[in-house]
Amino acid sequence: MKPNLSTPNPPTWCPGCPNFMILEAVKKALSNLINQKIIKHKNIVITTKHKNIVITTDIGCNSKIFDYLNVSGIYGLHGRAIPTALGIKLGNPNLQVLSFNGDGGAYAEGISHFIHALRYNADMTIIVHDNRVFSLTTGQATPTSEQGYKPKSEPLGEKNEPLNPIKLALASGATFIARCNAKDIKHTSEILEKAVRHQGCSFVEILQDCLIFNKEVNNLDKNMYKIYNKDINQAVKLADQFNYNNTTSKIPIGIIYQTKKPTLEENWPQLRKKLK
Ligand SMILES: Cc1ncc(C[n+]2csc(CCOP(=O)(O)OP(=O)(O)O)c2C)c(N)n1
Ligand code: SF4
Repeated sequence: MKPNLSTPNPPTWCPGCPNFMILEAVKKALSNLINQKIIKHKNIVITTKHKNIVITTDIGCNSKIFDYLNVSGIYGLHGRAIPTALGIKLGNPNLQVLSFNGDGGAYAEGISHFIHALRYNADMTIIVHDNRVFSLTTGQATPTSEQGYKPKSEPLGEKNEPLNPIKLALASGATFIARCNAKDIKHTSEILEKAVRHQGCSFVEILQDCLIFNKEVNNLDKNMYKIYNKDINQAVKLADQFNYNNTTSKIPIGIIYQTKKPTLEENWPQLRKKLK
């Protein structure tokens, strides 16, 4: 059975934008999870045991995914897709929540939500479309833009060193950290599937080119190689390998770290009681 995850809304992304590929990877992952009876979809007859899926989005090019994915959810505010997802989990811990963010939303305006959601370890998935620029507002620098990046708004160039979100996630106590390449749809969908299956807060950073702004960091594909790691010491080394500034260093993609810790739902008796 193939769930209908598409909507009739015409996409407004630039032709060829890797957001199309992320959308495809998400649909593929959700289709598989629905067919494996991990989650359910309104178009398919299911038993009540399976989790209902819900999405939250931010504001930005990335968040337009809300309009093209036939799944219930909340189209949130810039930088607030993560607390919206946490709120949903507190209201109904039985929902499978996926939160879509841009790097601007997650690592700038919403940075505190990102850190604390990873600490709280609610059973949900944070996806960041990291094109290393505020795209929808025409190209201002985000925390992952490279040093020297020169948007219209910064004629002297970006002075700050980029933030390494993988290192931040490790420092925040994340239990699942992965990085993907938007252009590798098959690999991204496999990782997304594993992220949803993970019990706890999973973080998937998807490196995504923006074809219009920040063209300098496009096409780093040749530096990428696939890994699958669960060891913390190795994870620290993998996180350090790419500092978001260097265009020649190797970039590990795949699962960088995974471990098991009690989830937010398991920690709170009020939520535990509601868990089916
Ligand atoms: C609270 C708030 N601050 C700022 C904005 C303006 N704004 C809308 S989209 C956007 C940029 C989004 O960039 P990013 O999160 O990186 O997503 P992208 O467009 O690159 O996918 C900004 C700053 C807003 N809508 N709301
Ligand atoms: S501006 Fe960049 S991120 Fe936004 S739709 Fe166009 S190519 Fe995609």
